[in-house]
Amino acid sequence: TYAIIEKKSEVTPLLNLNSIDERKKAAGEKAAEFIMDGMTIGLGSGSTVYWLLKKLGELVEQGLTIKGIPTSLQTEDWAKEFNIPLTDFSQVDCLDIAIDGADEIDNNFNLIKGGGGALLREKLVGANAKKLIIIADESKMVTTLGGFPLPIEVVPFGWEVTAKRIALLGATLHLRKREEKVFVTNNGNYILDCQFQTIPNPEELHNQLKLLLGVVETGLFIGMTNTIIIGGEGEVKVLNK
Ligand code: ABF
Repeated sequence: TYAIIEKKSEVTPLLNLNSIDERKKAAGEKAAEFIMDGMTIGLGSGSTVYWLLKKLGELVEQGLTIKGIPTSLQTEDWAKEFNIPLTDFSQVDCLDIAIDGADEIDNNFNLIKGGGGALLREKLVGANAKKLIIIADESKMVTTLGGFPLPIEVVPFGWEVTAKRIALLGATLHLRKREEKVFVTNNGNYILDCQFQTIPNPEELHNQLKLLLGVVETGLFIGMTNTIIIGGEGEVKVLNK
C-alpha cells in the first residue's frame, strides 16, 4: 500500500490494466503529459521508460520540440529509433524534467534503482533536473526498501575488497554477471547486487556506503522525487509528496 498524498493526486480510471506491461505502458504514457514544448528532458532507463519514449516519439512527429539526455546506451538507441532529438551536458546544465523508472519505491518516495545497471547516469540526470518524475507499475511500491537487492556501482580494481567492506554493513552480495560474463556498466564499472533484506533508514545506509573506498554510487535515490506515476489495476495514479 502507499499513501495517496494531497488533493493534487490524480486518479485516471482506465480499462483493464491487467498485465504488468499494460500498467507500465499506462504510467509511461501518462508521464508524457508533463512534457511541454521546448523542454530539455532526462530520459530514464528500463521497460517502463520505453513506453514514455514511444509516446514522446509520436508527439515529436506531431511537432513537439524537445531535446533529451539519455541515461543509458539502451535509452539512446530507443530515442534514436523514435526520432527524439538528443543533447548532452555540454549543451545543457539543468534539465527541465527527468522521467525514470524504479525497482522499489517506499512510502517516503525513496527509491531503489539500478536493476538495469544504469544507476550512475540516472542519478546524475535526475540530480541535474528541476523535477524528477518516477513511473512504475504498482508492484514496485513497498513499505520498506530492501526486498530488491541494492545495486551498487564499484570500480573494477579491487572490487573484491570493496565487496568485503560492503558485506560488513550487513549485506550478502554478488558481482553482477550476464550470460556468464561480468556485467560492465556504460561507465566501465562493475555492479554488486547487495541483499540487505530490509533498509529502514535508506539515507543512513547510502551515506555509509558512499564513504567506502571503491564505491562509485549506490542505487538508493533519497529525496530526489516528489511525483510518482503508478500504473495500477484499472487506473493510473499520480502521487505527489
Ligand atoms: C531503471 O528502471 C532502473 O533504475 C530500474 O532498474 C528500472 C526499472 O525497470 P523497469 O521499468 O523495466 O521495471 O530506471
